[in-house]
Amino acid sequence: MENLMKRVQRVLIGVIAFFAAASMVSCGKEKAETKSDNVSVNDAVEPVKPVVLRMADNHAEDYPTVMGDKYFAKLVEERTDGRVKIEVYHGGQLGDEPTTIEQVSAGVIDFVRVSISPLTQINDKYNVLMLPYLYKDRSQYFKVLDGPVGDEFLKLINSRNMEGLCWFDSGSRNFYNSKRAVKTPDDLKGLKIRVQKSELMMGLVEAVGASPTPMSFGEVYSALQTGVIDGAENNFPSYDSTSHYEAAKYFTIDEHTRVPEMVIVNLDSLKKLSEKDQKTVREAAKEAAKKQREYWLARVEQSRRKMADAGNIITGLSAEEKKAFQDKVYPLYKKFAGNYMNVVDKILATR
Ligand code: GTR
Repeated sequence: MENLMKRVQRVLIGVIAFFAAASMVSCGKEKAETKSDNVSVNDAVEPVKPVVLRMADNHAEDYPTVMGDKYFAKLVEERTDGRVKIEVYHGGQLGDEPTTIEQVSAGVIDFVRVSISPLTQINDKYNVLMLPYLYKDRSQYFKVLDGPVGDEFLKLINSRNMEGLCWFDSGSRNFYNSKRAVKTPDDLKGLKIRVQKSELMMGLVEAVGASPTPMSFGEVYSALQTGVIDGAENNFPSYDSTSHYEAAKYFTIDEHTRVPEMVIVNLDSLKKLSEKDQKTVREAAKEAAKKQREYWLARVEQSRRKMADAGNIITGLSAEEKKAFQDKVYPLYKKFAGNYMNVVDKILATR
């Protein structure tokens, strides 16, 4: 009996041990499975979807501003490890300058590179930065833009949910036409000259005795060809890249104004990014501006040579001859910057 009891006891212990061992194995297996599940989840880490932002520019793909935009996009993508991608739409694909500015303000487009001329519609203080013959030379111009005055103007559009990130170069603007070589303001008399949609630019053309026709940049070429206008005014690279030089062969280097160009961002688009990425975007824009200014100088030379080779008549002016133009346009300061003479003084005092 005792033997039987012992045998039953041993069998029971064996059975219990078996089940205990079996359950330990299955637990272990479960753990192992859980672990291997984790591993497989980690291994298949889904790449974080990049934030894709859109940038507009009205120039051709090989134009120095678009090259600057693309350099900016490249820096941003590299420095955010691909978290932020900027797609650059050149050639006015997203609209003309006034339209794209409105779209950036509304958050439909994230960035735009523009001439500040149309920004005067938002705040007339921008006229100050594009007054005729304001800057001594290119180096003083960028001292102003990269200093406190320029910083103030980058923020002037904050009220429209936008901010300027940096300043691009666009050289100086000059008259060109299809009728005759221009040496004096008198030579411009009666010519129909296209201008940007800006009161100051209209005033400027009137002041030198010509007749201003405001028009979108993209419409100028055919207007020149059909004779709707006799001429326009711009820098060498624009004269070249738009082929205006084919329809208006007389170009005068009168350098009547420098109109700064700005890269603008919609503030909500910027705030979508982490603080770190926002900082990267801001820094990349400033760095891209430096690069753009190099692209610019190279292109001015290239275009100038191309225009001369094409047989265009390029007229230079002596300091004396330029003064005749300056005397005609200086009265515009009172009308367009009368309320902001303190800023004009700061600019003139910048060395
Ligand atoms: C160019 C400028 C463009 C546009 C154009 C114009 O110099 O880069 O953005 O403003 O002038 O005259 O409309």
